[in-house]
Amino acid sequence: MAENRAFYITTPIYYVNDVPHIGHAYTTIAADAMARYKRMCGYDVMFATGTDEHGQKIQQAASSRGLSPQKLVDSVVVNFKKLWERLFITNTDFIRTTEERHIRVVQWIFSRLLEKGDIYLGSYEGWYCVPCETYFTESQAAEGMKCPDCGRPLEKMTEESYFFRMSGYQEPLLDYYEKNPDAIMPKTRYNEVLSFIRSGLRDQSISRTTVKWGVPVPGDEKHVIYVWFDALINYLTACGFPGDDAKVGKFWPTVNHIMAKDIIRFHCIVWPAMLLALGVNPPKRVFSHGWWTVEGDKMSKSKGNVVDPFEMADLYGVDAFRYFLLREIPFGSDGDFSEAALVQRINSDLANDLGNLLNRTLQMVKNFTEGRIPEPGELQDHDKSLRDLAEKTLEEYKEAMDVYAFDEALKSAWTLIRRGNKYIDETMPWKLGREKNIERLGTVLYTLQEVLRLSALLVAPVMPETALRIWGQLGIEGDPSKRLFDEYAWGDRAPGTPTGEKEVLFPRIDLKEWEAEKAQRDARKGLQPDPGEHEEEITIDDFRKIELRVAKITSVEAVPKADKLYKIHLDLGYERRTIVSGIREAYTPEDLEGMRIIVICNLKPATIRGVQSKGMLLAAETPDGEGLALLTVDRDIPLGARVR
Ligand code: ME8
Repeated sequence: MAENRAFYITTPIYYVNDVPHIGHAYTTIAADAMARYKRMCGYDVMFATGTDEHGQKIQQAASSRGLSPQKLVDSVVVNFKKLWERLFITNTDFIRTTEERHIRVVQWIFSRLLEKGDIYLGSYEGWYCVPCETYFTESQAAEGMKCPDCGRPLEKMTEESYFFRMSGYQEPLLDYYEKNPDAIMPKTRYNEVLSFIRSGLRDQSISRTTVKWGVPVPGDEKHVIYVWFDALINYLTACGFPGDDAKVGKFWPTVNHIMAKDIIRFHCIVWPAMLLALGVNPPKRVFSHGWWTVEGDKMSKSKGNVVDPFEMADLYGVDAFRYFLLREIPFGSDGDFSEAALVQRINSDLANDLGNLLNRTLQMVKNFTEGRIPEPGELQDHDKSLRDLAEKTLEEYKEAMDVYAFDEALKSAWTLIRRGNKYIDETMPWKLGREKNIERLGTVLYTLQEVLRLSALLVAPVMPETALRIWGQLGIEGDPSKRLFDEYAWGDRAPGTPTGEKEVLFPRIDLKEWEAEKAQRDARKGLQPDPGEHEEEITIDDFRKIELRVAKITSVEAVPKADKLYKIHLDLGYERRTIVSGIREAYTPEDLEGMRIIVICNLKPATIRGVQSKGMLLAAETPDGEGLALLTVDRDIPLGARVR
């Protein structure tokens, strides 16, 4: 049977409750480098990424921003799409779980497994936080069975739920993994998954009646399908399942799922069990890479240390950013991101090694051989050993790439590049030029350009733009990313061809200037000093005593002989009243009239400058009193509506 030269690679579909960060960029760049590599090995590559748009997380993120879930996902998905474009990602599909094509497949699979008896209706018992609408297990609950998020008491609840009969797949899964020890990489993750399966698998609850934002269970629409059951299916939807038998037959047996270790149980247990239940092969490979921290700390929004990939690309260039992520740590190990380490790599590997080799070679070609590729003479031992190293490097590089060892593959490319620089020092082509030793000079420069021609191919999957620029400067037509490794043969470059325009590949970054610029950037991003004026803790009941309502300002008058005060007339819908407020320096009466503001209605009335003030408006103020902003409501709501 002919070899199936197809390759299907996926990233997780990311949650759209927030903007993408370097963790998302890392997985997607790695998958892209692999997709590009496989194309250059002659494979027909399908590369799917996308977004996970259903479920409680998204529902909550939407409601906290006062948006409908659909509005939220439609706006956030744009950031992901833009980022992938910016980072040169060559995905062939972008799948959103809210798309009709996906919802249809999820419902089809659900019905199929229900018919088969692998899904059944049962009841789910757990500890539920009513305000947070979330179940917790006993071990997740905070002390005294309180909600770990909001601290309120949890209630034991029983809810009707559909279950997936995962317990029935313990043995088939073990059997599959024993026969396919490469199905989970690296090995530590394989062992971890196997021991988890051996400890026993329980049936999984796969529907919710407490969440609204999801795919409805076909025929029982008070349930929506649990977000993970829905999300995992994206990999089949993108492959044309069910229906497109040719696509499924070609690509599904080759599927490689890439992700971090946080979600391997879903991918290595739940997902293959679902596939076995469907009669579809489990994924050929799941590769679980490591976890990035930032400057030694876990990345988190509250710490303000989330690295923005757009910013990194703008500051350092897309290729340098891609190179750093894949070179810095073995794929599979955890790593720490720091801009200082990135700058270090740019200066040493990219500017000093690769950039210099190209620059020195082209300068000599310009000086000594009229900017044209010279005719090589007979190879001496020195040249042969560099040629042999180049050929060996290509083999080592492919072996490493085939097992996702991006760092090893790049290391071997750099061994060749560094050896190239050393070869210049040893052969001293400038001396050969001065001595008019044209034949020897031709051999040396030809050898160097062959090393560079190959280096461009080797870096192409990780640094596609750099590869193209190297070829352009060498005067080679076309894009190395569109070539095949197998077509490369030492000595194929035709002598006499002119080289292209010489330009600096990676300018060196001046460390002193960089440090100063970074310090300024950090200060701009930094937190403001703590204002210091904090009040005593209050209970929710204390807060409830304050009656806040929406009111419209109908008219405003200045209070005579008081330059800071206004007499403000309000309409609360059910009542009209007047308050006195010291906001005259910040607002004109015209600014205020018609505005809908928030008022404390049950504040004890006070007489200020002879005017009775019944209540108080709310405004935010900076510690120095310079900045003032009134609290308003962001959409239409009846006057008198309560603020809680
Ligand atoms: O889990 N280091 O989506 P998600 C490395 N929607 N990789 C990281 C990372 C970090 N610090 N942070 C995130 C979900 N990632 C589900 C997936 S798939 C059917 C459903 C990467 O937005 C890594 O690939 O939380 C991780 O597995 C993924 O983002 C989690 O993305």
